[in-house]
Amino acid sequence: MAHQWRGVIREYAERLPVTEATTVITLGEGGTPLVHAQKLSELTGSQVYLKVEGMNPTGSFKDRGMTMAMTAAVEAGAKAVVCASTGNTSASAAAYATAAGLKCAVLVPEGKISMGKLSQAIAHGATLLQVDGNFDNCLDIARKLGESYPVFLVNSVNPARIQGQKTGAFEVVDSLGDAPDIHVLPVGNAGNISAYWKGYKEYSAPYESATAGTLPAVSTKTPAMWGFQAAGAAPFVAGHPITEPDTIATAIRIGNPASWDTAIAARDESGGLIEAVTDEEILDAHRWLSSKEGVFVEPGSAAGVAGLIKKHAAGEVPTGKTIVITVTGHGLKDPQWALRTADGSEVQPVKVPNDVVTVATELGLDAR
Ligand code: AN7
Repeated sequence: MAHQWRGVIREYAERLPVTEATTVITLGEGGTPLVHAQKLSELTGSQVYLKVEGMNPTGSFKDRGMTMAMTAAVEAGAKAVVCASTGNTSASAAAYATAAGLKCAVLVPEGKISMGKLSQAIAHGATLLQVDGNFDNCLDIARKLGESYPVFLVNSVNPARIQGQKTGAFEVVDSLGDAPDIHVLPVGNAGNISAYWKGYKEYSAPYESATAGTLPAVSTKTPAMWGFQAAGAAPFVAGHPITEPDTIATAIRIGNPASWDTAIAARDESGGLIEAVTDEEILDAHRWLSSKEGVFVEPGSAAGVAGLIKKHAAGEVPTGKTIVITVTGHGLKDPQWALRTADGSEVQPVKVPNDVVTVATELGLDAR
């Protein structure tokens, strides 16, 4: 009988801070496809795979962490949760709070989140406030609310979020049979690079489970972690926070990442790197994914692919290796970017009369 995926908490319970008694809040997240990227593999001479996180219930990787955060909120007896967000965290928090029967407040930077994400938070009944400031300002307020008011913070500064998100690494290893040589991903608030590294480390050594004794190592190695930021919002490249981060990739428009130290540790312990890609490189990679691989992502999610293409052009991507790129969110979150050509002009669909001969002519077809 086909196995129904049970969500990341039940699939990986023995490696997460839960017990049999835990009330699990889940929407069936995780179990996302690891797609072989044919054209990127041809380009680089390595086997490149895409971990397609847009296939999660709310369309982004945030659901892996949110199932844990909302489970922890219920366990703590919370009545309301709060988060700051560039969009995907708010969409996820709103959906999981609904599943948990909790109130949800979200703080987003005014005018800087995509319509798809905004509509998700509203649809799931969150109280959404647009703050006159950027994401970093929103996160400051959310942290202070969590400290001094009766609301439970579900941003990735909450360790439960990182616990849930580490399952992305477990799934990659379970699919490939071992860890890849390089793992590439976009970096914003830096929770995900920290979480993947935690997951890879835990899978590469015996693990002391709180509920299942000592578990053997699953992988023989750990990958080099390659993170890419948008050039206008690249504090790790600058070596200090950026006060006015700017990029069209609103998901990663973050100047003062909360998981600073753990991201630096992921980079350095893994023998990896964190570099920057321009908005133009991000949009080129966005177009590459949709038109050459058949995978539609939001612009921020293409930063990792942009980084790999850039490193390849510089002769810095090894051949014959296994490379996984996490593409973090679905293209339908922010579809306007697909309706724009490489030169920046708007794509206008061709209009035709209701007539088969004209349609055939327009398609360049000759009658059989
Ligand atoms: C599509 O939703 O920070 O480095 O508030 O939405 O773990 O922050 C989103 C971040 C990458 C960066 N790709 O991940 C939020 C938020 C997408 C994202 C990132 C985000 P982190």
